Amino acid sequence: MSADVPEPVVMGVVNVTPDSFSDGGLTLDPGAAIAHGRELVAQGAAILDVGGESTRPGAEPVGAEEELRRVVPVIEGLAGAGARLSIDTSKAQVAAAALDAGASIVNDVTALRGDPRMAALVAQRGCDVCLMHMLGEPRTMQRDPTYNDVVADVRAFLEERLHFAVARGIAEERVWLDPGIGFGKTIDHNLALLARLRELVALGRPLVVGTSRKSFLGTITGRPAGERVAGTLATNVLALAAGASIFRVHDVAEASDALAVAAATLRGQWTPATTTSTNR
Ligand code: HH2
Repeated sequence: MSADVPEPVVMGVVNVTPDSFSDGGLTLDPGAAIAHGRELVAQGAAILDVGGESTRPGAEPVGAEEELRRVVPVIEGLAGAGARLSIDTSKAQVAAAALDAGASIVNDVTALRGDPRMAALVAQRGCDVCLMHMLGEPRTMQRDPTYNDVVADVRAFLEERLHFAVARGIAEERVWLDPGIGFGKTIDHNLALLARLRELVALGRPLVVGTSRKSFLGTITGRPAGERVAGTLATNVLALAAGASIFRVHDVAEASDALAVAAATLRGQWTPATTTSTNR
C-alpha cells in the first residue's frame, strides 16, 4: 500500500472569533491571531485556515462587515508567513477580500450553497476550494440529524457539489472535499464516516478531515475540548491510512509529528518530504 499513502498536509486553525467551541476569544485581537498563526507555521502547518465566524452547534451568524473586520487584518498579517492561507467563510464578499489580502484557498462549510455569488468568485479567481458536507445549518444542525446511510448520503452530496462546482467553471483540480465531521451528525454518524472514509477518498479529490477537539472525542474520552489532542491524533492517523491528505487541527505540533510518523510507517520507509504541495 506504500505508494498510496498521501503526503499529509496540516492545516492549522486560526479562529478570530469570541465564541469558537474550543478556542473562542483566545485570538480575537489581530496581533494575537497573527502571532498564533506564525507559531502554527513554525510547528509545521502548511496551510492556515483563518475564520471569523464560529460554526459550532447553536452559533449565531455574523454579519459580513464584522467578519471582514476580524479576518482581513489577520490574512494581511500572515501573508508571507510561510504557509498558504485559507479563508473559512461562506460569504463571497469576505472570500473576495481575503483573496485580495493574500489567501489562496476558500474553505466554504456550505459547499457553495450559502452565497449564490461564491461559485463564480472561486471560478474567476482560480483558487482552491474546500467543499464540506453539512446537514442543515449551524444554529439547528445537531437537532436529531437523520440519514439513510450517512456515508452513502455524504458521498452523494459531495459528488453532486463537485459536479456543481465544475459546471460553474471551477477546475476539478481545484476542489477539495470534506465530510464535515460534527456538522449535523451524531457520534455514530461521525464514526461511520471515519470508519468508511475510503468511500469518500474514492471520489478522487483530496480529502480534508476536521476532527480536531470535536465533541464526539469528548463523548468517548470524557475529556474537555482542550484535552482532546490524543483523540484527535487517533482519528488523523487512521484517516491518513484511509487516504485522507489534509488535516484541519488546532494542535499543529502534535499532528505534524503523528502524521509524519504514521506516513513513514504506512510506507515502511522514511523519505524526507520534498514538497508541501496540496494539489495531489
Ligand atoms: N470544522 C470547523 C470549522 N470549519 N471547515 C472544514 N473544512 N472542516 C471542518 O471540519 C471544520 C471547518 C469547526 O471547528 P472550529 O473552527 O474549531 O470551531 P468554530 O466553528 O466554533 O469556530
